[in-house]
Amino acid sequence: ESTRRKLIDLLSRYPDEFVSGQVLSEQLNITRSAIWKHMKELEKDGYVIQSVPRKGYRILKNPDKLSANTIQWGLSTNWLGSRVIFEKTTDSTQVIAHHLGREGAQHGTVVVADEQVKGRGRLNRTWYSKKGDGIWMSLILRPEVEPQQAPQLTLLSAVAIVEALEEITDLAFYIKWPNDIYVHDHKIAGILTEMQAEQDQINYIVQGIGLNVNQNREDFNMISDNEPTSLKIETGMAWNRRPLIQVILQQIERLYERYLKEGFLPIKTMWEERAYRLGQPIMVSSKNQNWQGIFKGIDQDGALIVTDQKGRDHVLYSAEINWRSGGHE
Ligand code: BTX
Repeated sequence: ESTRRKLIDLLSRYPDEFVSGQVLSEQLNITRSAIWKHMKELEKDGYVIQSVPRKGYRILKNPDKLSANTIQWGLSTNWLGSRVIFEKTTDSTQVIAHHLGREGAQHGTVVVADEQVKGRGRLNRTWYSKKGDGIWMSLILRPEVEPQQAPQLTLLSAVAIVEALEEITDLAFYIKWPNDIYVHDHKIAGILTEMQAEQDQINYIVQGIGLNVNQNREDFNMISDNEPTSLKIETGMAWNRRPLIQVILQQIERLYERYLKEGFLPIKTMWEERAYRLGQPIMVSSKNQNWQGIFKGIDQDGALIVTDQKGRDHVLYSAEINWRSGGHE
C-alpha cells in the first residue's frame, strides 16, 4: 500500500511528463513487472494511466472515488491522514472515531464516510450527510494542551477550511462563531469538536467536519431553520471530493503546526479576519436574558467577546446568538 502511495506521489510530481519504468523501479526498489501490476490496481481505483513503451507512465485522470487509498495518494501531509479509515456508509464518523480514539488510535487518524445515516451536529442536532455529495470526516487529535484550550482547535480548523476553500474557489467564506462556515449568508460547513479528557489532560479529541459539496438546492428541503448551501450551488459546477479533502487536511496540518510553535494568537487574528459580523450588532440570549451588543472578537480561549450598550465587555463561552436581529435591520 505504501509502495502504491509512493508511486502516485512520483507520478503526480511530474503531471505532464512520462516517468520511465526504470526510474520508478529504481526509486521504489521493485521490479518493472511489479510496477505494471500496481498500475493495474490503480486503474481499478479509477485512475486513468497512459503507458507508452520506452517513455513510461503518466496519470491522465485522477479518480473521484473515495477510498483510504485514493485519499492518501498525493496527500502531502506528514501526520494528518497517515492513517485513513473509509466507510461507504455509517451512522456517524464521530462514533467510529471515538471508538478508535478509546482504542488508542494514533494522532492524525482520519475517518471518512461517503454517507452518514445519523450524522450529528452540536446538541444532538441532525447533520444531513447525503451519500456521495459531501465531505463527512472526523479527525482524531491528541494535542498536548490543556482541556480548556480544546475550543481553539475548532477555530483553527475553521480557519483552515476557509483557507482551503478560498484556495480552490474565487468565493469569500466567513466563520460564524464558533463553528460554522458561511458563504453568501448560507451555511456550507460545520465543525463538531468532542473531547475525551481528564482533569488536566486531553486523552483525545474527535473533530468532525461536514462540508456540503455537490448537493442541489432541493437536497436541503428538509432543513428549515437555516438555508444551507453547497459548493456546487455556489459555483455552478460539481467538485471532486478527493482533492478537496486533501487540501483541507493539508491546511489543517499546516495551521496546527503553527499553533504548536506560535500559540493561538496568529490563529485568533486569522479567525477574526474571517469572522461573520465582527464589529456589528448582534442579539445575545444568555441566562434567559436577551440583550443587544456589538460583536467585538474572540479571546484566548476562543470565547466570544460582546460589548454591551454601557461599553462593558462580556466573555461568552456558550450562548445563543441571533446574528441577524441586532441593530436596525
Ligand atoms: P450545528 O449544530 O452547528 O448545525 C446543525 C444544524 O445545521 C441542524 O440543526 C440543521 O439546521 C443544519 N444542518 C443540518 N445538516 C446540514 C447540512 N448538511 N448543511 C448545512 N446545514 C445543515 C454543525 O453542527 C457541526 C456538523 C458536523 C458534521 C460532521 S460530518 C462528520 C462528523 N460526523 C458527524 O456525525 N458529525 C460530524
